[in-house]
Amino acid sequence: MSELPPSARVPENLTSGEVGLLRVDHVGIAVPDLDAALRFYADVFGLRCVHEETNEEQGVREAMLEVGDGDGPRLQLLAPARPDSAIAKFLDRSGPGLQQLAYTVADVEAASAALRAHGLRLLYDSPRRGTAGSRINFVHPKDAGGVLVELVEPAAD
Ligand code: V0V
Repeated sequence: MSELPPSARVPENLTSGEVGLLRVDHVGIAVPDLDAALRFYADVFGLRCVHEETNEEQGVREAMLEVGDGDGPRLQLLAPARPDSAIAKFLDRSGPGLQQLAYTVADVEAASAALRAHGLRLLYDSPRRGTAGSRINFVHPKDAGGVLVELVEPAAD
């Protein structure tokens, strides 16, 4: 739907440590109703939706919102697309709220391998499709201080 902002493009030679986290990509918030949440964030916080899609594999309807000049991390609203999805389970157990913290990486397989070498459990053996054609994987929250950490390798263009 929209081009990636300059902050989401991966510069060369920019890494912090062997895992290669480049920046905070987005913060994910679980919501029961995407349209109602979009209205709330637009009307109250003045945030603009720049991308929306349904990810069938993840069972989620999601929207990306830009903050300020759009150069920093985005807000991702996540609503369940079916009752057996991760977001539906999260809402049932914890209610609406912060569900994940996502970092941009240049190479999701390399980042996952480095985290596995530290003994952390990655949820998928190989990356899956994320927002806007990105490749994603997750660290189990129990291995990351109670935070569901997502790794996002943006689509090439
Ligand atoms: C569960 N737990 C969490 C958590 N979800 N803790 C912090 N943050 C979360 N989001 C805790 C939960 O309270 C339990 O703690 C424990 O983990 C349960 O672990 P489990 O039985 O292994 O797992 P489940 O069945 O609760 O599932 C949790 C996981 C699941 C993380 C495995 O949500 C998952 O597969 N997530 C990855 C996919 C995902 O989140 N998709 C939606 C976004 P106690 O009670 O044992 O202490 S899709 C997306 O982000 C996209 C498309 C994108 O960005 O591009």
